[in-house]
Amino acid sequence: MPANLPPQYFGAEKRLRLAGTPQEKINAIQEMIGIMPHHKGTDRLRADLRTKIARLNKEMQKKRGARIYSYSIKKEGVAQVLLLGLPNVGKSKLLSILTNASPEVAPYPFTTGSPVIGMMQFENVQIQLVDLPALTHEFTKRWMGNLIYSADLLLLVIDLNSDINPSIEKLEELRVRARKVMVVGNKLDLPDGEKNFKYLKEKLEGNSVVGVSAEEPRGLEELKNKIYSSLDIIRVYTKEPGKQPDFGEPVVLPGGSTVINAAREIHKDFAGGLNYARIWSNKFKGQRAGKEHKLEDGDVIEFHI
Ligand SMILES: Nc1nc2c(ncn2[C@@H]2O[C@H](COP(=O)(O)OP(=O)(O)OP(=O)(O)O)[C@@H](O)[C@H]2O)c(=O)[nH]1
Ligand SMILES: [Mg+2]
Repeated sequence: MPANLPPQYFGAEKRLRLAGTPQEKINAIQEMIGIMPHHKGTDRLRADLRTKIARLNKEMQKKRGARIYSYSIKKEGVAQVLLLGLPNVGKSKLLSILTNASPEVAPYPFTTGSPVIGMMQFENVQIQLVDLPALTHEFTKRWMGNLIYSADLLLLVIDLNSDINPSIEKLEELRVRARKVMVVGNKLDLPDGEKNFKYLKEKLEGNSVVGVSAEEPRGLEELKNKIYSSLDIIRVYTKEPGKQPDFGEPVVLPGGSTVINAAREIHKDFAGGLNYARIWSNKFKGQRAGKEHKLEDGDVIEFHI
């Protein structure tokens, strides 16, 4: 240790030891460099500290890159749905049972360290589910915020066999940030499950609440149906005159879409020349419908130009 270091130097050094983030460390080191006197005895130390700053900067850049990479998730399938919740509530277990993914599931908190993506088959469409690290104070940070903001639906997963109030508090926070939130009470099979589920429904009256057990399993069909219906999308099927519709290939549209919206989705040019459509559904048996006719999930359309 070079001689002649003023007492303030040791104050900054102490701050460095206590620093939590790389940025805090950099600040403390810069302070130390600023404080130390310039003479031959401090050259070596100054160089070492500069190397430390360079390393910390690199570390921060790498982290930033990784975050952007891992927390902006490309949508696949008809919608992106996030699994969120406090530690150990069963988010990963649900992902493993609803999708093709095999995330790590373990009986202790903070098992999931980065997002895991799975595709859930619902009838003839695929929905993307994203299992996320447990909600902590961290989740209000921007990178998580963007994901929450852009997702089509959030599933707030709650452990029904624990105190559910901290989760209910999170709901408020999520609701202002997200497009849509649905509450999933999990672990219905455990002793306090039914009692807490009843309490949860009463407390969140008017919200979409589903009770499930990922372990048993129970309630998962209802959950899938509710996920799909809350996405507010419709599937329509096209047919050519005199032929059968292709039910394997739905055209997926936002709820409330019209005949002309469907035509545009198929082909822009095609929409321009559209004259009318014929619709088959529960209500219609091939009747003519105008461009502004509102479509419903399951409608079959035949376009006429
Ligand atoms: N009895 C019962 N146990 C469950 C159920 N769902 C999950 N578990 C168990 O709860 C524990 C936590 O499950 P995870 O899926 O890892 O929980 P998580 O929410 O992903 O946890 P983190 O990633 O740590 O936030 C595991 O031991 C699961 O087997 C359920 O419905 N019933
Ligand atoms: Mg997990």
